[in-house]
Amino acid sequence: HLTHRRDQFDVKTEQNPLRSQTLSTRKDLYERDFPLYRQPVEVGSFSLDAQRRFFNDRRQMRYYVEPDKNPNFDLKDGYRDRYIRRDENVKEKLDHILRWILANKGTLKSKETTDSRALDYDFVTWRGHLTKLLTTPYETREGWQLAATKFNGTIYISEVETEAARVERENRPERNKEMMYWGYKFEQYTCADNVDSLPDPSGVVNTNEAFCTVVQTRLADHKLLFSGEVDCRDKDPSARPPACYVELKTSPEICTPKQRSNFHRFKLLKWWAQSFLPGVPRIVAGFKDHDGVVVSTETFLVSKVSQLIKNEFNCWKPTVCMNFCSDFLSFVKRIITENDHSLVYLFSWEPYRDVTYSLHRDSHYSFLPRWFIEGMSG
Ligand code: 0WD
Ligand code: CA
Repeated sequence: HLTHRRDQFDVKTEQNPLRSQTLSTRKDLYERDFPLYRQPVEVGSFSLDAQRRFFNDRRQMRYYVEPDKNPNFDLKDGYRDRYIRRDENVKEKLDHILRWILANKGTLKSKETTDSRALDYDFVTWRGHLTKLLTTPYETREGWQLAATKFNGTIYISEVETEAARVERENRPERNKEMMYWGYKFEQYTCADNVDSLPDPSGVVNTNEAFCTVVQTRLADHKLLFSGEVDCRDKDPSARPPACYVELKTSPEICTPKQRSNFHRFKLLKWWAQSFLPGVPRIVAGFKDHDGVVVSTETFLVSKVSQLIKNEFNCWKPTVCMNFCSDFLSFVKRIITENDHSLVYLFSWEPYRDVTYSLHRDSHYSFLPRWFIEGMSG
């Protein structure tokens, strides 16, 4: 099915970035003024229940409960007997977002265009895919593949698991599997199901459950609609989404200057990118010891992260992240010429390489389901 692929070192086109068939990820090319990024606005939300069923409502929303000054959260508790894990072999692609779009198409479809089927967005995707784009200029380990397809004038972007990622997932050591549970267990210690209740650490951790916000925003001249999973919200009812949301994280305790520096240079980059995109203002970190016990927590304001990292040598820059993402989206717009949901443009990137792409017609890469195509045409 591979019908088109240009060599990334195509000398004839390489000089002119507006014509090139590849996209460089070199940091220095993206060090310019911060691009326009409009305040993200929540346009809806949805929930996935314990059986991973979709609901066009906020039933899975949880409320943040500030932990003690000296917490003692055993993250290992319940791993063997109170853990229901989402099946990672099921590839959901954009399905939940598409369901949300169909359920809300009456209020979403643009009044401005003559085409009554069209959405007023250039791109629809998961927040997590955009996070990967933001961090690409600094990523040295994991590549990615993003499948893109244009339907009714909107480009849908859905990640494809790389071969390397699949091999790693299928050979994950037992210790890593347990550590993946720790993050969810921390959520259970700090989140309540109701505004007036308390967390219940004796319950079951079920990673099928999720609450997702759907936001719209604009990056340079790209109108975006994306969804991201939100851990919980502030109890104060006067705080409005997405400003009320709180992102929960765990990280190893910081004991040395070297560990602090690495935390700033690598972990805060991923945390910042993920929360900045949907306008989530606050990250609460639980610092855990070697035994998986959270012994302290700290709040990071997303708006203050760039100041926090300024003194690190050779550190990441938010403007590089955002400019790269913006240029990637421009690149995608330029490459995708056909409006055809059965045609996938597969964008691929490996560390230290340029972004390349290939075309796939009627292949297993096609990801917009028939129920969505038909539902949108009606
Ligand atoms: O098809 C895919 N390749 C993916 C699908 C990759 C990533 C996510 N998803 C889907 C899932 O349906 C999930 O419910 O996206 C939803 C979350 O979307 P997102 O917010 O855009 O993803 P991301 O920002 O990467 O992760 C947010 C949280 C994670 O929290 P931490 O604190 O670890 O970053 O969503 C969870 C996880 O708790 N999460 C996932 N949940 C289900 N499936 C997945 C996943 N593949 N990845 C992260
Ligand atoms: Ca989290």
